[in-house]
Amino acid sequence: MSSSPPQANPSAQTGTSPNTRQSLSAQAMQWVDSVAQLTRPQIVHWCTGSADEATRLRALMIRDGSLVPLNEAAHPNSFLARSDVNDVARVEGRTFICSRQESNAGPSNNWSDPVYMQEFLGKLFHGCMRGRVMYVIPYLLGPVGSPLAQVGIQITDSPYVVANICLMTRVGGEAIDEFNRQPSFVRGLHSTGNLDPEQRYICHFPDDNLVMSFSSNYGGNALLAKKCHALRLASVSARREGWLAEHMMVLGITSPDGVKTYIAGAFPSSCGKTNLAMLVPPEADLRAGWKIETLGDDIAWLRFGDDGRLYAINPEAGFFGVAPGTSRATNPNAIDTLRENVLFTNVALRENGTVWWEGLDGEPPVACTDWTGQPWTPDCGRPAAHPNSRFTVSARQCPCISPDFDNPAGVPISAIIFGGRRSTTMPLVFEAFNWQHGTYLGATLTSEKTAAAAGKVGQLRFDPMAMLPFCGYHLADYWQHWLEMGRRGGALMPRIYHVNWFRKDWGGRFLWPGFRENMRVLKWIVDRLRQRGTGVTTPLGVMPTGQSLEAGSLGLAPQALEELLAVKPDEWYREVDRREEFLARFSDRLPPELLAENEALRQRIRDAELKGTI
Ligand code: SAT
Ligand code: MN
Repeated sequence: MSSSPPQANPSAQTGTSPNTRQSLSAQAMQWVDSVAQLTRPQIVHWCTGSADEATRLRALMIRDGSLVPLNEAAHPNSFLARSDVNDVARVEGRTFICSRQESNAGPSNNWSDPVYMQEFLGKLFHGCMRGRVMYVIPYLLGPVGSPLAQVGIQITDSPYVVANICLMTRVGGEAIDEFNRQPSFVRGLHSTGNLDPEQRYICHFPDDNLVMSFSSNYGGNALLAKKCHALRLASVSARREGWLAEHMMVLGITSPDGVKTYIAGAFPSSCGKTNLAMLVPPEADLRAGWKIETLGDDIAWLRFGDDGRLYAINPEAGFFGVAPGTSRATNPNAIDTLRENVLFTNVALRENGTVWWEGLDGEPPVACTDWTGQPWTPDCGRPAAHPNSRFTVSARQCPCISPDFDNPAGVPISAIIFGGRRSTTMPLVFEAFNWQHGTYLGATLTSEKTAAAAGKVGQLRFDPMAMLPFCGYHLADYWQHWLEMGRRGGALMPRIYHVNWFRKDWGGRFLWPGFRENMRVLKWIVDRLRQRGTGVTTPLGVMPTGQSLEAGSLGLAPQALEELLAVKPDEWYREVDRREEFLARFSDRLPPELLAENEALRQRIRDAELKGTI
């Protein structure tokens, strides 16, 4: 992670596993050999994912200064990495979908001709690993034996990337076994290059099952198994094969009568997916017997089971979560997950060797080292941790990880939640009238931009199904695919909801307490699914009453609740116009059902305004 990438240390050349090589197909071997020919590393290291290998890699990074060991008593086996200051987020402007036909990338993606791009990148990769180690990591996405599992090989010259991939995916024996069962694999080629932002390219070749990424070591740009494989390439195969690859957390919620309901939720990056996935119900709910367990916090793959329902697996094996704002108050399960075996990136370092970030419990340290390695004091006017600083940790350490985490069949999904950051307009929660209406809600999902991607934070943008930066093909075809999945699943499809935890009052204060109290919304959803929850039909969808949210015990001002659930005609006419304009960008391929839904909404608002019900 330093700007001059670590050099190969011949004495660290261990773990090269002839067994790993031999068990992979000739095709895989040929590809790895051709990459070595191109990039010219000093050493090729086949990763086994073993603890011994991880220890040696970390020793290498500690020696070259790219990793700082943390206080062993407070955070056993945990480390801090600091990135280049110009390499802290995904770079959507330099991310390309290089489909054979430009039209298949669609208006939301950058496109470049695949033949041109491979040739262009070939020049950047030529000799780029000279004097470095080339790490080859065969990995598995999804539980062993799952019909949805996929395999890939990531090649990288960054030990930091290796350490992350080994936490975020299943690496080693279980991945290798799966290679022999799978008809194909994804090839991911990554090099740190020289971290020059001008040479940064994250390129996807969906027709070749290939990703090439150059000059960034940041998560979504460099851990190619994550957004590049598990979303961009997987979304393309999902469409072809009739399933869904989504930017969704998945949780299981157990009611006091023992019935378990699984809910998936799509939120743009840095909008609280991890907190929601690990939610600890309020004390009274815990006492009553409510319980939440986590399947995943970022990506879900969903397919129809034999019973016709939609089942989800989490293709990942770890969490790559946003640190700032994570605390015992907001996400105690995350804090407990982060006790040991954690790789922190760009957080602040206290003098006692523990970590700190804005929003962590307790007072800020009187002095510490900030994410850039500079001395920091509370009055220095800069954040100590980067707003997109992260933790990488195995999901198995999470105290509320679901017993179904490794279940190859996945879990049946009863509800899908869409949500974004909206200071105005969007009420706390409402239920879609049906799958088509829900697809429209997803397609027009809008959120204020966060620090997870480069660009201006706070700007409102459409982020359909929270997949804007992650759909590997034309968004209109993607919506069509959603509609077709709905036709196939019929009455057994999950119900769809829209939530907004971020509505503010006139003074800019959040109206809803969020975090733990989001349980009220989840409970209402579970009640609706079980035909028990009261709902009020509004032009937007079905909404709860204050009573069905048990809002009385929250101590909100009566106007606050009213404001949280308000549908304001002026705001909604503007919203419907914005949506129409947005959908028009896809006009040649846009499923007509979506425009029809927008028109129907406009009409319902008019009618309700005339009747005086909103
Ligand atoms: O893209 S990452 O996976 O690095 C984080 C995010 O934006 O969700
Ligand atoms: Mn994400």
